[in-house]
Amino acid sequence: MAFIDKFSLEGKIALVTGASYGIGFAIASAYAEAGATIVFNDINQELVDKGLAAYEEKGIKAHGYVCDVTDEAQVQELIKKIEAEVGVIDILVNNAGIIKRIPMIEMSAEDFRKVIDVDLNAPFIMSKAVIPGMIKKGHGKIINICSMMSELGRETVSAYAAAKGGLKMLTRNICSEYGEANIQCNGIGPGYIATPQTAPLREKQADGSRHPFDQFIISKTPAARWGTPEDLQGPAVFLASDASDFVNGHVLYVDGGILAYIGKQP
Ligand code: NAP
Ligand code: GCO
Repeated sequence: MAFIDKFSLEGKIALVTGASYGIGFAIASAYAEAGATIVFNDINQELVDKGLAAYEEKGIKAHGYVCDVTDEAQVQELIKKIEAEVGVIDILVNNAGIIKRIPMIEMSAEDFRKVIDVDLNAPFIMSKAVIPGMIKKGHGKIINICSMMSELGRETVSAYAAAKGGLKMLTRNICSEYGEANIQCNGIGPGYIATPQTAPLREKQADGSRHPFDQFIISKTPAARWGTPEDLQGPAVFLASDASDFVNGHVLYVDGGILAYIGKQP
């Protein structure tokens, strides 16, 4: 096998959660370009239809399903359906996620739990559902979409940081428990990426100037810009491919250098 062929995903089946748009969509599109069959889910039919149309526009035949990733019964059903209609999953990307920006002392326990449920419990539920098929197949790749908040805190994101920090450790634990079964579980930690999730942080001010947080991120990032979903495509293909077969339990930060940098002197 030529070395470069190790990056190919030809013949692989990849499930990316919450991939109708945003980061998940960009990752799934890259997988399709690298040769994989794409399966995605989203929370309702409207989003799945929107995703299917967007993939079709790019010439990609994707399989879309409605499934709430926090609901274990729905997830077990989803995996059975995918196995029957598409095949056994080789690559799982736990991408679906939410954030609630609320100061901790104003946050209800219910809101805190909701974030943990989608951002941490769901990757456990999804991974648990696909690992048996991967063991039978003799290989598997699980990629958890972590965050800079797997390492850092900031005002208003206590639940998100707790979930993404936990997701980093779930990543290491899946690696520890199933590495012997030839399953690699790694994380991607995106920096600040321009998607609907971060749109409120980039909204222009009434006078047309940049949002202060937007300015802050640009000055804090050595690349001096926000990331794009496409910036995550190369790392996501690498971690899904045979080229990364001895990379396990790692979180690859794709952040324009932000975690390496103390920031500009004011
Ligand atoms: P996004 O634009 O909000 O997309 C997330 C997707 O997940 C949406 O399609 C969303 O559906 C779906 N989803 C939410 N809850 C779900 C559930 N219970 N079941 C199924 N699907 C569900 O987010 P994004 O910015 O692309 O982020 C994708 C991932 O990257 C998330 O895990 C996020 O935390 C992480 N991340 C993002 C950034 C960033 O700067 N944007 C940085 C680091 C990490 P709805 O539209 O209904 O919510
Ligand atoms: C926030 C942002 C972040 C990013 C991302 C950073 O409010 O600080 O939403 O948490 O989305 O996860 O890596």
